[in-house]
Amino acid sequence: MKIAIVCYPTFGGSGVVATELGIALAKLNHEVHFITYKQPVRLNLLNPNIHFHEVSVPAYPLFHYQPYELALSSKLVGTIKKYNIDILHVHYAIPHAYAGYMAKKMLEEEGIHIPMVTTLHGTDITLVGNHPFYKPAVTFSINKSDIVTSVSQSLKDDTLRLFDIKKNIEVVPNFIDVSQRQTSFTDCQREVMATPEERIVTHISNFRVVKRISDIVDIFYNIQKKIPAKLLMVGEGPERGPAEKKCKELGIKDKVVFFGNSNEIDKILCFSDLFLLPSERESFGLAALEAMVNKVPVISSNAGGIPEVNTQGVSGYLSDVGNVKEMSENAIRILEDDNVLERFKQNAYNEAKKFDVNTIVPKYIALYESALAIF
Ligand code: GMT
Repeated sequence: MKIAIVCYPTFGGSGVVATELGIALAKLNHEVHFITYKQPVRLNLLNPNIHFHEVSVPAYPLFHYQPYELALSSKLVGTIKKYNIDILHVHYAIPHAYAGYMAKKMLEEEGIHIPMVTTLHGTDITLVGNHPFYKPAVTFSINKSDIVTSVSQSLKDDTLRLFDIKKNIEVVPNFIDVSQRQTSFTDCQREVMATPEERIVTHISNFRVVKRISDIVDIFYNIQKKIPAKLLMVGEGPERGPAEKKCKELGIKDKVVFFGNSNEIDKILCFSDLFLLPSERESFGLAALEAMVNKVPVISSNAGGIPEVNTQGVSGYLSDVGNVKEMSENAIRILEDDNVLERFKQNAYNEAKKFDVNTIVPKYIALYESALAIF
């Protein structure tokens, strides 16, 4: 099949999932065309089945806001025609499903019919898409998609609750390539980050308010009072500055490392002992799954789709949002005993295996085939 994938090219989970999906499809000999405004961060173009088409929006003084969806839909029309694309798969409803629908309609005028699959990722539904400014357009473009998927049952439920959706929504969970983790990184230089007696606690995100970064600092503050430990904070976003300030005020600055965005997530996770994800909302929690496949147990909130990934008492523990006390106690319970930690590490890995690329990607391929059968 020839598949066009539209996604955000940034470090966010939706872009990562879209990129990993494209890479997996290319390995299965499908021809994949990424269409977005920058080369996606996790994409290397070494596979001959992978192509990248950049969407540019020329600046014009009249435009207060540059019309990205106009440029995207035009680029889609051109690329779909030039490469005889079979399937259009858009990740994140805003504005991708909207632009995709416009492209579909323009192509129909020329007798070209292309099915559109829309994958909902979370904030496009629970945070941004739900705003009255966007809601009618988001509802419309979901209903006009040929196939709609969501990354968790929780996100499906939220979508049906928040929007007037007439389409069936298929749940296709996010995935990881288990075999890649087994072979790609063997040189785990833990001693660079911590002394042998220190435990390493890690958080990775876009440092937005929804991630409750302040809770992470509080949980770590409680941990390091009981157990020698380091905190690795990976990512960039508005809450990074306040978190650095808070670490300084609490006197734990020397125990916390802020990395910024990193393309070496597996390298960092390979020497981590615990992952913290106390988010206010989370449709899935891809970062937690990436931790688990690297044998890192997870202390998380029980928000949204996280319970579909992190299993209570098995791969980690879940608490109500904001229950820093319980999260700290559970973290210490895992970290203070070598045997307990080892058991949770192994469990985390075993749970992660349920989301292997070889199990999940065929679900997308089956959906593409059913979409093609409609046309
Ligand atoms: O986590 C974020 O804020 C980024 C956001 C995105 O759109 O990239 O992530 C969402 O999609 C990920 C991939 O499906 C999910 O794993 C995240 O849980 C989801 N984030 C939220 O729902 C807050």
